[in-house]
Amino acid sequence: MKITNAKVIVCSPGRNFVTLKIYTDQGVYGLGDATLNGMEKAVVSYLEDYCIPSLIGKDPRNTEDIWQYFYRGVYWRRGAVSMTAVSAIDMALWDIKGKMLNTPLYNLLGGKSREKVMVYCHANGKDLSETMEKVGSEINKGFKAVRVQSGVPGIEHTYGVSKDSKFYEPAHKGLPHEESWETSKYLNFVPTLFKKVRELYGDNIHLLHDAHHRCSPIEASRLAQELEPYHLFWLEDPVSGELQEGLRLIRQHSTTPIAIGEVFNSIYDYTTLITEQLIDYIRMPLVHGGGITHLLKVAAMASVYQINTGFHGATDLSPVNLAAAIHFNTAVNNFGIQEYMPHQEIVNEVFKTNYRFDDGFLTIDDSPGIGVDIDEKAALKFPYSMARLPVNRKTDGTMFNW
Ligand code: EZ4
Ligand code: CO
Repeated sequence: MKITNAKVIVCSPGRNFVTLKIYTDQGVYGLGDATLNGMEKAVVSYLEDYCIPSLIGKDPRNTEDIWQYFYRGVYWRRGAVSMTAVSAIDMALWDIKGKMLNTPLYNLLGGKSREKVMVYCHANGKDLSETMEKVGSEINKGFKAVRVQSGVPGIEHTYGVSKDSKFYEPAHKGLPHEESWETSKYLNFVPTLFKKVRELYGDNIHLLHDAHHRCSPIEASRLAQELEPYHLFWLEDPVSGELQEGLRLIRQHSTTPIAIGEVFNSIYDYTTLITEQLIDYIRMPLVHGGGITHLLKVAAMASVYQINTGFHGATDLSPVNLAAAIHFNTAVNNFGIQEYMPHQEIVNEVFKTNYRFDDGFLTIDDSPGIGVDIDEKAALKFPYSMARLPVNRKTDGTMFNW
């Protein structure tokens, strides 16, 4: 069996998506998500100019060897752009494998460990009272777990708060726009936010929060400690992950569970964090973390240390990634939770999906492979539209983390 061709499909039904389609000499094709928010075209170029020419002629069944070819075989390893390309290739090959064997992907990953996967949604508002309303409406939709973000008094911009009340989209058209930030105001406010949620909605709902890389290790330690009475499911990205050792300080001070790694792209970003048990959840998604082949290894390593998965699942990850993640989450023993931000309706004009949300859980049907298809004709109606993630400055102008 041979790979005969591959192409990259870029479309923008409401937002940009990059999809890799790999063709074989058996008439079966596979799809992989290659979307890297705000950097789409860099991945397109890496795939088209460097990867696809080397893919042609390879046996698509050799997922391990092909993964190693594009990782170990490459001198300039890792990095978000190249690992997104590797992920897309890997995902598409597993899709092909499932279709060839006429079985859903989860069967190739160990079969069903569970019938359905718990997801968490987002609730956010411009202030405390709007955020409380949103939490209530998400609980009414059946969600068992809610990520709560709120505008902070005295700060102009806060990560995770929608301008449009219907959905949250962090990328803006054109060049990056600038936001401003003050950590001290944020730290003073967040415990009040969670106190209020628990007062209004009780203890029977899982609560999550994303600090979005904006605290120093000691600031994050204070936050994690002050949130302890509200028993968070997790505190996400309390510090930026480059400094793995930074997580030690948080651990020394708090029992709030920690999730990290939506911007990670290899197992080497996690080694200290896993082996020293400094975290509780793996955020690195299939689309940016080397696909199924690599995440199986990361999840296996994490499982030894009783660390669970909690994959990134924002709307800038395509339905192909979400479906693949549901297969993965259905199969691995140490599944924790899956982030789920429903895509806009218009996305369904391009992607035909095979998953369903019901009462706080996602399920996947038993179509072979990943089970998502792309309507290329429909995709043509939505050409690429330049958009970038924001940059962030402290109020005195200092460049900061977004
Ligand atoms: O900022 O996906 O937990 N979710 C997040 C996301 C990320 C975006 C970046 O493209 O942090 O909202
Ligand atoms: Co996040």
